[in-house]
Order: sequence, then structure tokens, then C-alpha cells
Amino acid sequence: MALLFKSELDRADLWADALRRCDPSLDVRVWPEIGQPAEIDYALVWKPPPGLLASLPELKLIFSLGAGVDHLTSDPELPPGVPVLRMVEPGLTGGMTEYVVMSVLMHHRRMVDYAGLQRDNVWKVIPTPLATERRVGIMGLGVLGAESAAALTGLGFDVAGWSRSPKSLQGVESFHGAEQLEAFLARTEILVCLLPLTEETRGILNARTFAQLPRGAAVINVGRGDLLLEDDLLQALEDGQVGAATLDVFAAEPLDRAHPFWSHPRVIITPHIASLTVPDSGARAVIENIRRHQSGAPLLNVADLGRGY
Ligand code: NDP
Ligand code: OXD
Repeated sequence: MALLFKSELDRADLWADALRRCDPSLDVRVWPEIGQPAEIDYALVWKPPPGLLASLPELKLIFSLGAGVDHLTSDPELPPGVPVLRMVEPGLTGGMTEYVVMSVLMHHRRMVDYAGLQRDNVWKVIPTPLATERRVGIMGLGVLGAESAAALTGLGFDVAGWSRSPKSLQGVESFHGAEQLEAFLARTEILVCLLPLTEETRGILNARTFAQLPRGAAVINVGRGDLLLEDDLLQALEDGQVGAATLDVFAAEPLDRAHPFWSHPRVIITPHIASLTVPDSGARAVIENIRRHQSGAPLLNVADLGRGY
């Protein structure tokens, strides 16, 4: 039983060790040392070159090293009929919850403004409401969005979420579908985007969306860069319609050194690190699904490629 590992981002040595600790019988091969392509049963990948997966004739399961699968669905040769499994593991979920809570708190407590005051040596108090009076809205109430929502409600924030289907999460107001987007945006002072990138969601953070938020709202994008129309955000920041933004993901990564986001006084950027899959807990999730596959049990976290996530 052989598994091919391919990622430019993740440490192959750590992953190979973690996978072997979970299942010493697993033959882990690190790209480009594939051996015979027909010997590969499973692939664990992040942004594989288009066509790589199609070149593995006996491939049974495709594991994404991340929660998102857009790096796979963009491959025109993605082998049809081979299940694609999203990464769902406690390390990835916990890391995202930390990042979202940190970012919401920074906007809630006006840290972008205080950084500006510090630059200008100005001692000034900016009145801020308590968390109970701050309305946070999370676009995407899946594995990551739901956990972030729970952490934010735990801090007392007034949290709502928007998803495709209705949700029932304790303390979280649920909005769903295109027809409820406007109402969701109208009550959202800090917007967190945790949507997957699909044909329906591409460009959803645009001028029209920003115009429906209360004036001065903060925008946090941790989903994917192509969810956001970057020029629309720059314009909304210029107009004051959006007060500040935190961006972890970008249309082109790494972000071009000349991009205006780098030096924008009201934008905080990080290099796509909101959350990273942890090899130990990630390997356990992969091996669990391999065992399920071998015993004929239902697989966990199968992406619905028709929906795109
Ligand atoms: P899930 O698949 O669990 O959740 C996706 C959520 O988005 C669901 O609630 C889904 O609705 C909702 N959704 C999808 N399409 C639409 C739509 N058209 N309209 C409204 N809601 C929609 O994904 P995860 O929570 O695990 O991950 C979310 C994304 O986070 C990933 O796809 C990835 O892009 C990003 N990510 C970013 C990281 C980073 O470091 N920046 C790290 C990890 C992930 P429903 O529940 O009804 O299906
Ligand atoms: C993911 C990511 O999808 O890291 O997990 O972006």
C-alpha cells in the first residue's frame, strides 16, 4: 500500500514520519521519487502539478493537505471518480480559531487606529463598546467557521453566520442562501470570510457586498484570495465604507512586493498562515480514512466536487 506525498509547502520528512508512526505498514513515497506510478494507491497533496494525479492509474483516494480543495478542482485532468478528501483535523481547526479570534479582537479594540496614533505619538482614547454590543458575521459556517463562531460567542460577541444551508448553532444567528445575504451583511460590523473558493463564491467580497455593510465595518478574509476583488476593497477603504481589513490570502501569492496592501495603513496582512495543517494530527486523519477505505466504511470529509467544496 503506497501513498504519494507532494507539497512545496509542507515538510515531507515530518509528514512521512507522522504517517509511518500511525501506520508502519504504509509505504510513503515523496515526490518526485514515485517509483512505479501504478503502485500508488493514495495521494496526499497540496497544489500538485496539473496532470500528476491523472498519471497514477491505480489511485484510490486523493487527500488534500488543506481544508480547501480548489487547488485540486483547478486541475483539468483531476481523475474523475476518485474521492477527494478535505483536511479536517484539530490542529488546523484550532489554528484558524486562534487567528479569527485574534483578528476580530484587533478590529473590535481598534488596534489599527491605535497603531496609527502610536506612529504619530498621539495619546488618545477611542471609545469602544463591549463584545456583547459588537456584531460579528462569519461567511461560511462549516468546520472552521462554526468553531470560530463558538469561540467568539464564548467571548460574548453577537455572532451570526451565513452559509448555503440553514444552521442551528448555539448562540449564532443563522442566515443562508443568496436571498439572506443582504440582511446578514446589514447587521455585520466585523465580517469574517471563511468560504471555500467555488464558481459561486469567486469575487463575493466586492463593492456591492461592502456597500451593504454598516459604514466603517472591518473585513477579515481568511478563505481564499480570489473571493475578494482587491481593487474594490482598496476603493472601499479609500471611501471609508470599509474601515480596516485583515487579509491572509491573496489572488496572487506571494503578494507582489509592489502591491498597495503592503503599505496600506488600514490593512493588516499575513502570508497565508491563518492556519496550517499539523503533521501529527493530520496524519491521524489521513490514516483513519485509509482504514475506512480498506474496510469499506464510509469515508469522512469527502468533498462534493459538484458543489466545488
Ligand atoms: P467547509 O466545507 O466545512 O465549510 C464551508 C462553508 O461555506 C459551509 O458552511 C458552506 O455552506 C459555506 N458555503 C459554501 N459555498 C457557499 C455559498 N455559495 N453560499 C453560502 N455559503 C457557502 O470548509 P472549512 O470550514 O473546513 O474551510 C473553509 C475554507 O477555509 C477552505 O475552503 C479554505 O479555502 C479556507 N482555509 C484557509 C486557511 C488559511 O490558512 N487561510 C486554512 C484552512 C482553510 P453549507 O454548510 O451550507 O454547505
Ligand atoms: C487550507 C489552507 O485550505 O491552508 O487548509 O489554505
